[in-house]
Amino acid sequence: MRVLVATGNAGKVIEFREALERLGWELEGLDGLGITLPEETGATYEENAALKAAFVATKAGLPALADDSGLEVEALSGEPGVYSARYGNRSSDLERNLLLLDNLRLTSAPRRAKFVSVVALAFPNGDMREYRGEVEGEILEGPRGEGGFGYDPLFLYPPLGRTFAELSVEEKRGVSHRGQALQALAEAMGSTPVDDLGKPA
Ligand code: ITT
Repeated sequence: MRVLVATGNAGKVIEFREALERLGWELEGLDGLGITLPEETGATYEENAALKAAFVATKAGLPALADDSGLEVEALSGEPGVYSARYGNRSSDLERNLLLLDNLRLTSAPRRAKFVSVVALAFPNGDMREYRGEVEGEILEGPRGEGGFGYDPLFLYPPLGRTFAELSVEEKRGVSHRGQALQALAEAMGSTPVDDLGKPA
C-alpha cells in the first residue's frame, strides 16, 4: 500500500520509516507533490494530527500519516506543549533549546518533562485512526548527543541514563512517545487485511 508521510520534519520521516518497515508499506514523502501542509489551528495534538493527515489524504487521493507532538515541561506549566515547534517564535531547534534552558534557569522546580505524540492515519474516504504515545524524562542543563532532532539533546531518559540524542533510531523507537504511537498503529494495521483499510473501523 502506498502511504504518504504528511510532515515537513525530516527527523519524523526517518522514525516513521524505521518503525513501519515491517508493514511493507511504501512510505512516500511530499516532495514533488506540490502539497503544502495546512496551518496547525487545533488546540490539541489529536486535532492537529488529524488536520494534517486528512488534508494530505484528500488532496493526494492516497492514505496519509501525520504526527503532532510536543514537549511538556512540568516547571513551565506544560509549555511548550502543542506549540513546541513554534516555541517563542524561534526559528531553529538550537534557538528553541536555548530558550527552554533560559526559561528553566528562572525556576528551581524539578525538571520533569514528557514528550507526547499523536499519529493519525487518514484515508481519502474520510476514515481516520489515531494513536497516542507518551514518555517521561528530565530536562538537562545542557545538550548531550548528536542524534535525533528538536529537543532530543536536552531530554534525558532516566531508565537508560542517556538523552534521546544519544540513542540510535531503533533505541529511541523502543521507548519514545512516537515509537509507542507507531507501535500501536503497526499492531492495529498488521492485523487488518489491506482491503479493509480505509473502511470505517
Ligand atoms: P510537521 O508538523 O511538519 O510534522 P513539526 O516539526 O512542525 O513537523 P509538530 O508541529 O508536531 O511538528 O511539532 C512538534 C515539535 O515538538 C517538533 O518540532 C520538536 O521541536 C518537538 N518534538 C516532537 N517530537 C520530538 C522528538 O521525538 N524529539 C525531539 N523533539 C520533538
